[in-house]
Amino acid sequence: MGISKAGSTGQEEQNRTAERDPRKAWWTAARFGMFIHWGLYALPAQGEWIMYAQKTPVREYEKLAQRFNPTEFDAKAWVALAKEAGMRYIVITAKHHDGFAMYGSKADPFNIVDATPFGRDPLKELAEACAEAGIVLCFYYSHVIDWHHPHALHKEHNNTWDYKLEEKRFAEYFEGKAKPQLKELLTEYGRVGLLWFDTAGGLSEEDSKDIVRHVRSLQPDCLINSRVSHFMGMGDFVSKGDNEIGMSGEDTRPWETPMTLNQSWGYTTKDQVWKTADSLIKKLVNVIGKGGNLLLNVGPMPQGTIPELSAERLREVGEWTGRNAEAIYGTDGSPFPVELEWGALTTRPGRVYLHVHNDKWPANGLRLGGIRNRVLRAYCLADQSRTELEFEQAYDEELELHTLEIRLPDEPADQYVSVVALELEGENDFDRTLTQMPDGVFQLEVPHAKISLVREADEEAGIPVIRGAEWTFKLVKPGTYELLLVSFKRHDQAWNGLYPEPILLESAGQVIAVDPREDLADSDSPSCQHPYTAVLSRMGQFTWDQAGVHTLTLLSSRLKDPAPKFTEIWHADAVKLRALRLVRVDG
Ligand code: JFZ
Repeated sequence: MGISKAGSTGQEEQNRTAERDPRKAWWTAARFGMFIHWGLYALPAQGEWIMYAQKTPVREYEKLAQRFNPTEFDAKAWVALAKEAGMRYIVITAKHHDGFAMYGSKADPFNIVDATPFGRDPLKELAEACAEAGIVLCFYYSHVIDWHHPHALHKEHNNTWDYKLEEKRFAEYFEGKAKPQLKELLTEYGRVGLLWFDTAGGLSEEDSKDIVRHVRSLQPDCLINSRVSHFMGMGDFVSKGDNEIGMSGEDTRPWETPMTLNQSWGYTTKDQVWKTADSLIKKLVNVIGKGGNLLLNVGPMPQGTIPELSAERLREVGEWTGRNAEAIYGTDGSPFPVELEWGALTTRPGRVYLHVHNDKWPANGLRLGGIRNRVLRAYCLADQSRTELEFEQAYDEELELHTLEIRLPDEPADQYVSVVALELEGENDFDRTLTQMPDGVFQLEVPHAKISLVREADEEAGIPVIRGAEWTFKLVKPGTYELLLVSFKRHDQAWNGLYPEPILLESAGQVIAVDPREDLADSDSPSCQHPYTAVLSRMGQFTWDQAGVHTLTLLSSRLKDPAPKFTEIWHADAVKLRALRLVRVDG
């Protein structure tokens, strides 16, 4: 049955990538890390872009260093909190865009050891604490943007209030500060798990490759993230956009979501929009259920402590990860190329873990398609006595469809998300084709479509490119379906004009052309993050009289180039076309 297996490519490819490159194995197995944005900017407490936002002259900004004395800094306490949360690696800002090094750098005296009354090297202390606790230490490094150095040059965000762009000699910064500091970080702090580069806009392909060569020459096993360059495909793993959760099958390389606990990275007293533990755990399982890593951020205060509310959240998350460790660490994401409405799914050899959201706990049992193995046992991971759950498996010859129905306890077994473990007989054997699941709505997601160019853009005539997305999928329940377009709209955008032309849908000889409207907001979408909100647009109805394989085509200017040359700032898009949701009209 020729069904697109696009969805499985991403996950299978990721697994092959990890197996093919054992350097990544520790990182993909770790699944969950702590991001730390800490620097002089903690003093004004308005986030790490304050110098740029206020165009603070370098001489003014340097005065912050004289006041920066984080005497309450305790590396062991930070590492212990990360461990308590269930985080397996720490990525800390060694040097952010303000140019201030949070370690004793000989390459630039503008650093915490030489320029502050504190005089200690927190990265050295963190390296010792991490080694002792078995946590992998990693560094964030802003290798292109540096508002302190006269010759740093980014394509957009430069210090133009102290320095003249036309007088910049990038090589002086690149060879005189960035590369020497990377050498210090890679030779004086022991094993570095990864370097997390950032905002590489304007860095040439050659300089990007030079940075990669430089890192490899010093610590060959140190992983590098994709933001090392704005040229596509560089680095060992993909850093998604800030707070961006990928879609299943979207990346063929391992990927990671950098996420804030509120909506800011560096310490700020202004941003009190905090994610709840419930929301954080659902986002964590959503990410790992797609084979991704979650890098969750804290912004320590100027005295060297992590804000209590952040610590509290991490401890709450840690209680859950502690109980469900086997369903998290060392697992693979779901083999099924569909977003599961009731939660998420991870696997390991001989096991499938169903992460069921408590507020979606199906009282009349949970049905799942696609597991070919015989299931030996099913139980709730949080149930100490591992009481076996009743279940039934069936196989529909004609549809080649394996289904499993599990009778769940009346009440969820855990807090927030309750994991149901399935023990399988033999090698994991899953049907990875794009198939309607027995329960819930069915979504055709953009990464699982074959994308084709339908019409070239004509900028002069103001005619946008039109691309086509074609899904081939297995429909289990024939009938009439409401079609809902799923878009992520940036919160500062009005809806009008976001879709400049009607969306065209075609399947089984039925055609719909509709200008999408902002009909419903799906505020519950775990995959949609700040600064986007998920919007549903009613597109009309299609009827399929037969179960089986069907194709559906969608034409829109909002379908993106599947093979772009450059990476992009994720939140640059006013709207993202994400999926087409099929909701059976007769229930
Ligand atoms: C960058 C930094 O500017 C910011 O201060 C923070 O360190 C963050 C983790 O990274 O900001 C970005 C960079 C890239 C995207 C979004 C914010 N992106 O690609 O969507």
